[in-house]
Amino acid sequence: MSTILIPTGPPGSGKSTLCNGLQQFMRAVARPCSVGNLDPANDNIPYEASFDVRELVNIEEVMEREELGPNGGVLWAMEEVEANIDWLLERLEDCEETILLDPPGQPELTTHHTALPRILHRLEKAGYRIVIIQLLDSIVLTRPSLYLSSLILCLRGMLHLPYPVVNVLTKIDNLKAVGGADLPFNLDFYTEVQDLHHLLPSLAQELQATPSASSEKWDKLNEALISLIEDHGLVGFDTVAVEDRQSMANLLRAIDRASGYVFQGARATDEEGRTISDEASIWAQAMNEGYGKMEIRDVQERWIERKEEFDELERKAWEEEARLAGALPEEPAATVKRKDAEGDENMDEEEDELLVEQRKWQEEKAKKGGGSGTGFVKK
Ligand SMILES: Nc1nc2c(ncn2[C@@H]2O[C@H](COP(=O)(O)OP(=O)(O)OP(=O)(O)O)[C@@H](O)[C@H]2O)c(=O)[nH]1
Ligand SMILES: [Mg+2]
Repeated sequence: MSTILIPTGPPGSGKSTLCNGLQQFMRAVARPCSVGNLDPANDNIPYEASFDVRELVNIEEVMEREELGPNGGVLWAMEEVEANIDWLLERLEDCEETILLDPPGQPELTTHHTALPRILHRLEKAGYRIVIIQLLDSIVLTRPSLYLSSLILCLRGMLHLPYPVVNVLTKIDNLKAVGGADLPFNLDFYTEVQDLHHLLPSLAQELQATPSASSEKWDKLNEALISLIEDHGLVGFDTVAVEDRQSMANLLRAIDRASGYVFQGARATDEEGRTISDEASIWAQAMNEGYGKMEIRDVQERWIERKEEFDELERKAWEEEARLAGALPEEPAATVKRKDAEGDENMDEEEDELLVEQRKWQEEKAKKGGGSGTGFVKK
C-alpha cells in the first residue's frame, strides 16, 4: 500500500522545503520516494517533481478567465484537480511507495474549503494511506496569542482533514534568532500542549500592550479557547530543522509511526537487487539502529541553549569531512606555523574540549537509545 504524505500549513511554514528535505533524506537512506507539486503558484520548486499540477492548470489563465485574484485562483485550481481526479490518480500510479504532495498554503484549504478533503477522500478510496504533516513556523512560540491561535488552526485542520496527523514546529534552528532564548517556558511546554492555563498571565500581559485591550472579555475568551484545545487533546508537536540530518531522521520516525510504515532493515541492495551506494547503506543501517531519536530537551539544548557551540562543532566536522574527501585544501603549513608561533595552543585545547563535549552528547544520546554509534553529528 502506498502512502501519501501531505505537509499542510500557512504560507511560508516550510511545506515545499520539507518536501525537498524529505526527498533528499529518503534518498540518503535508500528509500524510494516521489514528490508531486499540487501548488499551481509554485514558481520555484526546490525538489525533483515527479509531476506538477501546472501541467493541468495555468494559474494566470484561471485568474484572467475567472476574474479572480491569486487566492481565488489557487482555490479554483484545486477544484480543477478535484474535477480531474483521474489525472492525479494516473500520475500517482507512476510514483514510488512513499509520495509527498506539496499543496498550496492557502489556510482555506485546511479550514473550510472542500476541494482538498474531497481529493484526499478519493485517494483514500483508491487505496492510498494518507498522513497529514501539519506545519507551524516555530516563530509562533514567541507570542502567546499567536501560539494560541495557531493551536486553534491546527485543531481546525485536524477536523477538516481527518487522517493520521503529525504536528510539526518548523525552522526550529531559527527559533533562537527570533527570540526563542527568551521564552518563558521550556520547549516541552509548547510541544506537549499541556497545562495551557499557565499561558493566561502572558496573554493578559500581551493584551495590555495593545491599544484594543478591554481585558475581561479577552481573558474569558482566552480561557475558553484554552479549555477547548485541552478538551480536544491536540496531540502535541514534533520539531524540525530541515538542514539537520538528525532532526530529519527524528521527524521521519514520527511520520512512519503515524503511517504505520516499518523500515525494512538496512538494505544493502535496492528493490531490483542492485547494490546501493555505500553511503546510503550506512544511512539505512543507521536509521535501522535508531539514529535520530531526539528528546525535546535535546532539541532545546541543540537549538536554543547551546546553539552556537553545536553549530561550530558541526562546521568543524563538516570542514574535516570535506578536507578528507579532498574538497578543501589541507590547512597551509604556513598558517599552522603562524598559529604555533603565536602560541595559540589555547585554540587546540578549546577544540579538544568541544570534541569531548560532542562525544559526551553522542554518548548521552546512545544511552537514551538515540545513538547509532556511527558518529553522525553534522547535517
Ligand atoms: N531556517 C530554516 N528555514 C526554513 C526551514 N524550512 C523552511 N525554511 C524557509 O522558510 C521559507 C518558506 O519555506 P517554503 O518551503 O517556501 O514554505 P511553504 O510552506 O512551501 O510556503 P508557500 O508555498 O508559500 O505556502 C523559505 O525561505 C525556507 O528556506 C527550516 O527548517 N529552517
Ligand atoms: Mg510551497
